[in-house]
Amino acid sequence: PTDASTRRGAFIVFEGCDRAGKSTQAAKLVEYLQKRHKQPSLKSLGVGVGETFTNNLKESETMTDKAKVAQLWKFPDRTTHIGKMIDGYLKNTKDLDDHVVHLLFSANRWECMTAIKNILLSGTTLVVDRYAYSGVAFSAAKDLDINWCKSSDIGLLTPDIVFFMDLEPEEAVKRGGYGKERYEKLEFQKKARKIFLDLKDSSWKVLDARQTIPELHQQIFETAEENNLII
Ligand code: Z5A
Ligand code: MG
Repeated sequence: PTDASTRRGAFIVFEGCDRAGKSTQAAKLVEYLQKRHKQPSLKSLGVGVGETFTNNLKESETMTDKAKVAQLWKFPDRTTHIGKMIDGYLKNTKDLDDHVVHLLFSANRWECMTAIKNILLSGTTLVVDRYAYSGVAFSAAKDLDINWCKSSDIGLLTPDIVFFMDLEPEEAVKRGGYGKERYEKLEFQKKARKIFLDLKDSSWKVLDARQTIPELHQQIFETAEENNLII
């Protein structure tokens, strides 16, 4: 069914290198979705769906109206136990083997999968700031075997669309320069961008991230509408 009261939420991902504007555009899209959406009746969503869904519906009823329409998620999710290990690594307070770090980033996605699935099934659209493509691009940029890098994410939910914010790292540096986190270095970002572009598949929309914030926002919501991702 595709009417507003029964369909699942869309799974929209933003990817790209450092400073490309992912967080800016992800937040703007969520705000746009929340403003324009005609509120569906959550009570009618349960028809034909099983026990897990019914439990989730009870949780959903405590959410604000806005959060029922669309939510913003971000990977790494630094709030979980695994996320805190990743945070220490990125901030250079903790050294870890490259393989271990890769698996932690992947595990950080896996630990959210049930929640993500339930939120989507409840009809809420999820806008996710970085996902498994970042996992592969940044680990493979350290010369880990790319197929090994991909393997730990096999089975994760597939996004409906990936907006790849494409910005040359030389341009990104002009946006206030890189910070102090581990990967925020020009040569490493250039390598990651190249791998990202090799990962491109049919779900990707590559955007020229040099455009202005409003120009990009318009392209993003229009593309989402064209792809039937906005009710
Ligand atoms: N990582 C990994 O290795 N493996 C994984 O599996 C995952 C991630 C999921 C932390 O990511 C690191 O984790 C990251 C990859 C790695 N390391 N690197 N690179 P993060 O997502 O936490 O990183 P962040 O701190 O949020 O930064 P960011 O994502 O790189 O930035 P952004 O979200 O793309 O950009 P922004 O915050 O929206 O904008 C940056 C600045 O530019 C800001 O001042 C804006 O106002 C400005 N801006 C934004 N848009 C524009 C336009 N259009 N024009 C001009 N200026 C703009
Ligand atoms: Mg960001």
